[in-house]
Amino acid sequence: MMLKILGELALLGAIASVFIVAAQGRAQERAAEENSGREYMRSLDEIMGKAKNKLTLAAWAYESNITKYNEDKYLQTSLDIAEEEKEYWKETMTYLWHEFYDEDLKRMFKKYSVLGTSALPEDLNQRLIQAINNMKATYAKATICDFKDPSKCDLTIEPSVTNIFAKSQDAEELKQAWLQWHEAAGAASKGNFTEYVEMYNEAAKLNGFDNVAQWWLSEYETSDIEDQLANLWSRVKPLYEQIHAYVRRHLREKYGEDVVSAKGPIPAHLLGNIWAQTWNNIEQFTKPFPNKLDIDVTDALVKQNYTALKFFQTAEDFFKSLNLSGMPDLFWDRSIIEKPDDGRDMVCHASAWDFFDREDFRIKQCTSITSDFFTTTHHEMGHIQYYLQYKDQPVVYRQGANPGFHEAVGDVIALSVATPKHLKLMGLLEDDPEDKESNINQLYKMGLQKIVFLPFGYLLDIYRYGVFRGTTTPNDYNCHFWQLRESFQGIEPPTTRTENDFDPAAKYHVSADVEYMRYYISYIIQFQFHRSMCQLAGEYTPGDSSKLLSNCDVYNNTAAGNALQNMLKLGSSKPWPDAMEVLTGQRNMDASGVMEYFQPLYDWLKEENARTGEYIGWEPSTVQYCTQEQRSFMDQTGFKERLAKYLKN
Ligand code: X8Z
Ligand code: ZN
Repeated sequence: MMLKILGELALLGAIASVFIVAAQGRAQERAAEENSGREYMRSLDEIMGKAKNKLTLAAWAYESNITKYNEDKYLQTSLDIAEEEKEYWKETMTYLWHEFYDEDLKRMFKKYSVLGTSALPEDLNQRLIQAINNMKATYAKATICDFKDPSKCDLTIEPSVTNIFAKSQDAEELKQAWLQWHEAAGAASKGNFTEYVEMYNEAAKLNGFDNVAQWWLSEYETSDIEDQLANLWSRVKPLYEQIHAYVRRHLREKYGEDVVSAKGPIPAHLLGNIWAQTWNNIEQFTKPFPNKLDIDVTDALVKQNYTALKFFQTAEDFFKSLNLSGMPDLFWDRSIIEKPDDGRDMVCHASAWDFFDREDFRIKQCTSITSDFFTTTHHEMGHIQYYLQYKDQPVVYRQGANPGFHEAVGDVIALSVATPKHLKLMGLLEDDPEDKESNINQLYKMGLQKIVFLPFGYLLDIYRYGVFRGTTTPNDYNCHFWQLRESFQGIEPPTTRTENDFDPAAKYHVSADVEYMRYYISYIIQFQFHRSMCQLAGEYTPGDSSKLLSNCDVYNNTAAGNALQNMLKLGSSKPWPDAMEVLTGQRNMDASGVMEYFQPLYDWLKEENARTGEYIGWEPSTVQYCTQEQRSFMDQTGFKERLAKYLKN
């Protein structure tokens, strides 16, 4: 009996060891496969770096000098690289990367498993690229006529149109400029935009997404991202409504009740910016305490003979003071920091470029000497700083932790620069008064830049999600756009609009195919970053009212700089909550930073608006931008219900 049992045990043991040997064999196979995957990834990443370098060089050549020759070359390069990428992608997909143990290797494979627009058949890809190039060129070449000299019709967006909106207080001039710009840069692109949507959605499907909206949102690696964005909006909306009501009163007093009503949306052409996305240019005649702190940085910059170069040197100095990187020599050699006056057409909208060779980084910006451009210079240099910090990561990780992070870096720096404390240090402001009224003036100015931007930043892509998802079709392109502009921003077009107009394309990012939710996210998280850096610098303690978050300047503080650097260095090698945690200890986007910053303004506005009996919010616009037919169609197809989710109504 005993012997039998022993025999059976031996047999079982033998069987088990066969399995163990087999399992070990399999494990070895997997390890071998994973090792070969690692080797493959190393060479793929290097090849992709070279391809990106080539493509970026061609794109730069085209965007900095729009000619037929440069366009053809850029198109051909794009198509060639798409074919190359497609071949490599097929090879990439032969690896069983889902089963890899090495999480980092898996992440790289996962990123390379999304082929992007190169997935399109060549003819469709060509149609997509051409549609985008056409829109970009239309935008870059669009001009309007001078109001006082209607024979002069060569005014481009930068600097002319921007300046008209920054300076003019003539409602009729503003209206004419607004209409002409929307005709030249908007309506002209409707056909190309329609084609672009069609081709781009094809590409999305080939990459396994339902549409481009889903693809864009996937960049945030957060399953309930749309809910989170809506929650953030519900936190800041009450503050926005206070600013809106306060500004509407001042505009009504200035332009009269016929132009600005007491309870309606604000006409979009009166807010100091052609897209009404920031309102700081109307600060001078709306500020809470006219005799208190006056921060007219533009004036001081001009008086002190600042140049474009000095803007960039000043910005670089701030980064260096934090122990962050200075700009490499090539940056100074190859950047374009002023609009060339040789009559060429170029894309003037400011941008920062990584050429993926670890040494070539450039900015292209048509700088004017204004406080807005002073801020934009810091913004753009923030992108370069990020590029420099993650340049030793694999190519596939040379991206922001998410697109919003990339937009936030320079803005965080600019939050310190904009403090009265720092402006005084720079000699751009005479005093740094610390009384409550001066602080309200300063917060108000910042509110016109930061809070006012939020609904605009939010709605532009809610609009495009609708387009990509097919709930907004070419028949309703403009009507739906204004429906969102009214619902989120409480603004209305200066006159009747129809579907012959296509106002979204009058905004650069729509014409240039740049996702926009990144800016909304940036405008929230930059205050989280700012708060953390200020705490590290000992410049701010939550709950201690003796130091204001809005007067914290981290200049020269290396503890704050090092913490920022530790986050930037990661690139996109880790999911964004990991990166955020490195700097802030938080793992989620959170409006408490921005609300803390603006709390004194919020309290003051509530009192002020109550005192003058302002109506908070807005009644429906009386300007016609949808037909009756469009409105009833919207009712039937659930437009309002979809909107309510974003608005948290
Ligand atoms: O486009 C930009 C930057 C380039 S990434 C100049 N911004 C947005 C815009 O101009 O609409 C910065 C703020 C928002
Ligand atoms: Zn940017």
